[in-house]
Parts: sequence; C-alpha cells; structure tokens
Amino acid sequence: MARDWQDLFIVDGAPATADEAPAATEERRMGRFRRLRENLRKTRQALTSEIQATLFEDLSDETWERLEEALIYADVGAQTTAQVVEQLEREATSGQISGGEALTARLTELLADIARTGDDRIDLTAEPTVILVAGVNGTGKTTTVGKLAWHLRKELGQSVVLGAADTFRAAGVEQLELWAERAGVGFVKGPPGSDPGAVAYDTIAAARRDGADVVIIDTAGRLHTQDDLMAELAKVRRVISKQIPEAPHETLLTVDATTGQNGLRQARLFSDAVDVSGLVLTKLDGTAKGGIALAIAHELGIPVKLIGVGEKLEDLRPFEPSEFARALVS
Ligand SMILES: Nc1nc2c(ncn2[C@@H]2O[C@H](COP(=O)(O)OP(=O)(O)OP(=O)(O)O)[C@@H](O)[C@H]2O)c(=O)[nH]1
Ligand SMILES: [Mg+2]
Repeated sequence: MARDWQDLFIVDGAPATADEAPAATEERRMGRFRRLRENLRKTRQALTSEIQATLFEDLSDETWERLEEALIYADVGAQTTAQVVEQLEREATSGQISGGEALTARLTELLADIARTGDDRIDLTAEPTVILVAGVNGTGKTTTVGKLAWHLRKELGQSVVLGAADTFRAAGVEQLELWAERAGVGFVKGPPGSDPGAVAYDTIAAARRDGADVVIIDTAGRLHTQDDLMAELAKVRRVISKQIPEAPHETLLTVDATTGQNGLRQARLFSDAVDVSGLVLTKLDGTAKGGIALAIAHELGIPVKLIGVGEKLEDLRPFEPSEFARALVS
C-alpha cells in the first residue's frame, strides 16, 4: 500500500499519527493512491491501452514486442524492459500464469521488484540530521527542499532549517527564502556571492544553537562536467563533515523525469562524481514518461526515495515501488 512519511523517515519516539484510527489512515492512503494515479494519467493511458491490446488477447511474438515497445515508450528503459518482458514471457509460455488479469498483476510485480534497491529509508535520528540536495540545473532542487521541509514539519513534527548554499544567483536565495516562509521553517543565507561552504557551516551552527532536528542544504545546479562546480560541491561536503563527521547523512540527487533517458544518463555521471544516497524524481506529473521511476533505481543502483508530482507544497511524496507500478498499469 501507499507509503507514508512515517514509513520513509526514521524518527525518534512515537510516530506522529499514532493516535489516528486505522480506518482514517487507510482512507488517507487510498486518497493519495487516487491522486498518484491521476498524476500519472498520461503515462498510464498509453500503457494500459497497450496492455489491454496485448496481455488480454491471444499471446504471440507480437504480444511481447508490442508490450516492450509500450514500456520503452513510457521510458522504462530498454534494458529494464527486456528483462521484465522476458521474465513475463517465460512464465506465460511455461503455463505458470495465464489470463490478462493475472499477467497484468505479474507485470506490476516484476516492475515493482526491479525498482527496489539498497536502503530506501531516510534516518532522521541524528541531531541534527543534515540532508544535502544536489543536481543538474533546473531539475527541481529548491522546490524539493521547500516541499520536503513542509512535510517534515507537518507530518513528522520535525523542526527544520534551510541553508541557501546556492549563492550563485540572488534569485536562487530569494526563491528558497520564500519556500522557507511557506513551509514555516528556519532559513539561513550568507551575503551575496558568499562561499557555499560557509553558508552550509552557518546553517548547521544555527541548527545546533536552536536545537533544530533537520538541516536541508540547497545547492546550485551543476553538470558533472563542470569541474570547478563539482569541486565546490565536494568542498561543501567537506565543510559539513568537519562539523559533524557522519554528515551529510543523506545526499539527495534530483532528476527531472521529463528529460527521460537523458536525465538518467546525467544522473549516472553525477552519482559517479558525488556519493548519492537517494534519488528524487521530479515533474512526474504531466509526463507520459513516468516509467523512468521504475527503471532508474535499477539502472543506477540508487533507491528513489521521493517523487515530485507538481509545483505546490504538498506535491512531494515518498516513493513506493508497488504502489507506483500499480498506479501506472492498472
Ligand atoms: N510540474 C512540476 N514542476 C516542478 C516540480 N518540481 C519542480 N518543478 C518546477 O521546475 C522548475 C525548476 O525548479 P527549481 O526548484 O527552481 O529547480 P532547481 O534545481 O532548484 O533549479 P536551479 O537552482 O536553477 O538549478 C520550477 O518552475 C518548479 O516549479 C514537479 O514535481 N512538478
Ligand atoms: Mg535552485
């Protein structure tokens, strides 16, 4: 079932919604699943009509070819698609499963399995926990930082401080400040053009002084090929770990889902250069290429932890492979 914030994040003490009746929790989860299905409408429409036209008809070589094409079109990726469809074909041919519904259910399961990798939770028990957000220009870092701060405060009662380490552009700092206000969380910036490492340092110092639970550092967009900027990011990390040896506890890489396979390539090169512990797949709303959420973890070996499904505060959610696969194909 749908993954809750309490399932993704490990926090000290009792879960924030412990007093909620199970029925109410279930209701919320169902509501979220419906919204996810709606967000993935474009990808789902294309996929489900092909599934109807293949798995629910007489099976032949063409069935598997058409299914492969549909999954590749949804950006599940050639390698991942081949692996999943071969397995399904094997099971169908051997007579293990038959019938459109059973085949669709098995396809959903195979897609979900492929999307699971590594440790897919985020531990917030360190005081403070430091989360660093990095990625290519315009992939949704600042927006994700704002949404994440709001959810951590609202869903988990965490006190959060944001650090504006994207000191490249004044507008970047202002944008984050606005998100901090909307989310109702703390905010630290430096003088214009200041050193990103210094801002990270000040943010952690402020969090320690105020006893904040979580620090989230927003960084400037960069490409893995920009050596000076990659060195700068490495320096921010060094400054952070000088203050807290285990930090950053989490390094999230944002990937724009609408850029499809290109985004995946960029993410691979980026994660080769920086130690990334989780992916945030953004802009999954409104794309017909939502299948990438299932392939990217498999192909990079890094779990997808969060997905962005819109531009508003509430449009960020924990990623759960089975739920996502079901929302996509059923
Ligand atoms: N539809 C949609 N838009 C999003 C989502 N996440 C971010 N955006 C939009 O994408 C654009 C870029 O987002 P930012 O958060 O500024 O991206 P960034 O990575 O911080 O950009 P730079 O700091 O310039 O590298 C903005 O217009 C956001 O509103 C999402 O999940 N869905
Ligand atoms: Mg930004």
